[in-house]
Amino acid sequence: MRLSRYFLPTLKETPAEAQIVSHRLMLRAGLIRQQAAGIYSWLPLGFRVLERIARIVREEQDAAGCHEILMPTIQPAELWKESGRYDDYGKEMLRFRDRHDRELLYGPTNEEMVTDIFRAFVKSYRQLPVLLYHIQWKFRDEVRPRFGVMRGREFLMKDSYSFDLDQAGARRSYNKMFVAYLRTFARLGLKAIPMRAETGPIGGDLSHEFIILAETGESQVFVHRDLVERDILAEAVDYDSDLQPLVDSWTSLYAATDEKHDEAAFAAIPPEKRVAARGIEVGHIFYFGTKYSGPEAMNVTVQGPDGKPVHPEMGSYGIGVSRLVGAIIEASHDEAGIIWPESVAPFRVALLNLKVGDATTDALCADLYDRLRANGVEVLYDDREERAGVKFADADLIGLPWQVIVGPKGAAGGMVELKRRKGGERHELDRDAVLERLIG
Ligand code: 5CA
Repeated sequence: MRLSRYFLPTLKETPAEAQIVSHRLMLRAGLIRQQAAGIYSWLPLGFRVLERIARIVREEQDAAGCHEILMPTIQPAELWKESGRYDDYGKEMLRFRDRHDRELLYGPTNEEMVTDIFRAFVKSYRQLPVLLYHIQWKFRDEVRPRFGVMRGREFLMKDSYSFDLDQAGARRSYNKMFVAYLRTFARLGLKAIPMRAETGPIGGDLSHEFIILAETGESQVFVHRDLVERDILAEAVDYDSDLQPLVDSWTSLYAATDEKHDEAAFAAIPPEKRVAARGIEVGHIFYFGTKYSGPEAMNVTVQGPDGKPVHPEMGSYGIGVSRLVGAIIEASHDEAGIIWPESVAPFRVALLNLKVGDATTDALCADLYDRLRANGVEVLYDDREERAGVKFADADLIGLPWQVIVGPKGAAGGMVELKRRKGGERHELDRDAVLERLIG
């Protein structure tokens, strides 16, 4: 992509309304635009990141045997009256009426609707387990939307739902999602630690929050260092095997949010293994049994093995897809701007032409641009008529993993500079060496 033709409205001034670094950087780097309190448009660069995150989330859900569907954002009030949550949910739910005076709402979550889909089609225990997910916009009328996309009113969530015959089956589904979440966050370049959590308005008695460590996080967390250092991607995972030992190996070490913190248990950990840090919740999983399928709610049954009706055991599993864009920036930035992990970077390489109009520099840039793209490397080519200083600052601000810097002096000798955004290391390389580094 040529920057001169791209839509990248970066800001020079730091926006006054943004209280935290990710919000400031998202506005300055031209990722989003606020349209109303807690409601954002996604501009080209931001939208690319959002799509990349969604793709990784999707791949890991599919690998765990969860099937993608797409439910609407707008839901009929009747379903929520059946479950009893229509009144419970309070002012966070956006309610309205259509022209026929039917009560509707903008979905804050989808337990009721997915249960309605389930009851329409699943009649026998033989069809279980059923695992479904979608990636869809939600609306929660938060009293104080803040921190940009981290606590929005409209936000993108991946929400999965499981239906099983019994508790043991539900636990297997829960474990699959638990492991899929560990893998998902690791692939996004994050250290996410599962922690026992309260269930709140979703309900149930088994729940984990997945919390990433970031200095600016909203909550205080206490974690055993081995959990922080463990790399799930180095471990083989077979979703058809019993995942309980793997889950136990994560949950047996100490990890707690402020609310669940146990001073004595934490003090029992060797001092060098104690990590007290700030955290951001990026995912939350719940096992709530028959809260929605039971007789006092939507009263859903399937035929059990003995011919008698059984209420399926359910769980739900959420990931804050749009929140993750902010959370990744909170975890990975410096004074100059964003530092995208390779897996979600909107482009892999920034190609900086420091002297547009100089024939040798232009020719070398054009050649690198063509050859990188021909080899599947995504390049944002800064071919604008701007000063070098502006190009350096913008490249650091938008945070692509690699910068290829081409100036007239180097170009005359066929040399360019390769800079890694993370850490800032630089190498003088010739054209072939730089291609080899970036393509290889
Ligand atoms: N139905 C369950 C699981 S699917 C549920 O709604 N869980 S939740 O309330 O915990 O939300 C799931 C995830 O969505 C959270 O972990 C968080 O990452 C994200 N999220 C929740 N509220 C917001 C918000 N206001 N802005 C951005 N992301 C949010």
